[in-house]
Amino acid sequence: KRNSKFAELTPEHVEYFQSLLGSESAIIDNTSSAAEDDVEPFNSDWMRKYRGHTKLVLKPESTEQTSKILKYCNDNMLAVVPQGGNTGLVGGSVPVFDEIVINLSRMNKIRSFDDISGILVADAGVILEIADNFLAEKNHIFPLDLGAKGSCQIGGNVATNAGGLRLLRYGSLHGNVLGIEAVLPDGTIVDDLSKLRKNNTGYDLKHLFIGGEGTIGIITAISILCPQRSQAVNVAYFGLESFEKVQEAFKEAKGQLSEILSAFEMMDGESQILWKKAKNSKLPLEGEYPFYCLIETSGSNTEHDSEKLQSFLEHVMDRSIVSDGVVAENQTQAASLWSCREGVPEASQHWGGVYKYDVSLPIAEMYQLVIDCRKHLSDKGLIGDEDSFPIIDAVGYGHMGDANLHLNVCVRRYDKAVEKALEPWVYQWIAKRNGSISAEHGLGIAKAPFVGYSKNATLIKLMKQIKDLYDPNGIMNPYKYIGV
Ligand code: FAD
Ligand code: 2HG
Ligand code: ZN
Repeated sequence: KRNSKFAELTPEHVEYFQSLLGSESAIIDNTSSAAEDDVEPFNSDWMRKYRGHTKLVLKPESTEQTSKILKYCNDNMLAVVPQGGNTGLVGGSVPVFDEIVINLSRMNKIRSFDDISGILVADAGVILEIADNFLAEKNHIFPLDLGAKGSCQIGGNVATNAGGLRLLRYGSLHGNVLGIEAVLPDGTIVDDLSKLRKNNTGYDLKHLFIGGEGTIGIITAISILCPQRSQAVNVAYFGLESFEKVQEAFKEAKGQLSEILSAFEMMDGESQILWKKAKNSKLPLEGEYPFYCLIETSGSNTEHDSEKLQSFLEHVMDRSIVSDGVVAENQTQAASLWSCREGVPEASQHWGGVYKYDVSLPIAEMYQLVIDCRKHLSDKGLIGDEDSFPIIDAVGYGHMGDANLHLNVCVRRYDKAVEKALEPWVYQWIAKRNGSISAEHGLGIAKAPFVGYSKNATLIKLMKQIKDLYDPNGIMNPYKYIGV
């Protein structure tokens, strides 16, 4: 239910924003007779699952403008949703009702880069791939990579504390982000854009914004430590007979590839079949296997790295840990191996929709969730080949290196019966094993009601106190996160 404490948008409000932002492209306003189509892309999420009803989208181009917008909204009790590239997977980036969308896409400048320290300072609205291309020219790499890189923004990445494909190598954004500039709902500009790696001078408040999902303020810029780009990148893709073998292969990879290992991804056979069908494409290996892994190495010496990878593959094949494998011979082949992994999120909704669960679990138990879930859905008569069944398949894949599984339940249509069968069943399953109901996608609207499965009452109380302190009027991204 819409919270009646929030004001409804009036022509006077819109006039204020027009006078503040000036330029036509900064405001998309559907309050008058204009077609609703203009705001539609800002109202619905990447999965086409969540849809809000905003009438106003604001696109500030500076921190000062963002500050004035928020102050005005706070003074007038207008609820807002910060929005980056709108690629989030938990419905956090779109309004629930008529909240004003504050979209960061026009704040897209690189502010500075130091090629000795590797520290990049950039506006929050810079698209991840653009930041990484800029860094490539300087022989550096953005310490985060994910399938949505062409659209997501670095501010959105920080706001969700995105994990991605190389966390195993470069670590979490809580480690890499050195500073943040943010605007609080009352318009206060928090200038914590530190470029220091070490700074033990009290509570490290930037961490509240990392993974804060736009609930306490808007991130307007970040400073981030970027590693050197590796000269030699190798990618291998292989098939395995069981999840036990996937675990063995991971252990061997850590042991033998140690410092050059930059990704270890797992895909079950079903997820690869799904990708193949959706893409109408071929898989890299001839045979079909219950599991596949993708390994990437990044190092400084091509010959040395290829040798290491080759001898690793021989070793795991000799011991029958891996059944078959292929190593990319050039960049195009490497990209095509990666696409079998990176393309799964999109393939998962090809037939109509998808229920996504992004979980952290003890690694040995990680895949059991997919097996148990398939059985649970089949017992309920919801999964099958014919059109009358709402579910096509439940597939599992993810960041093996981080014990982070993505369970995708792919459906022909969104269906209340499927949702009821899955929730809270999945969350109970995870809580029983002390896992996390959200490893990297965040809470948004999708997981807000279930946060109690991963956080205890004391932690939730402390989080609510923080929310109240930073956002006493509750205008920032309401109804989501911890549900206030
Ligand atoms: P949005 O979707 O616009 O926003 C996400 C949340 O952050 C919202 O709550 C929003 O209010 C808030 N927000 C956005 N910008 C700001 C800001 N400047 N200040 C404050 N709050 C803000 N995630 C992973 O962790 N790992 C992956 O491997 C991964 N792969 C993905 C692959 C695909 C194909 C897709 C579609 C998504 C994937 N994601 C992944 C989800 C991930 O959360 C997002 O892709 C990304 O981090 C969100 O960035 P965005 O700019 O699109 O943010
Ligand atoms: C990935 O790892 C993303 O590809 C998306 O985190 C996972 O869609 C998903 O469930
Ligand atoms: Zn992921």
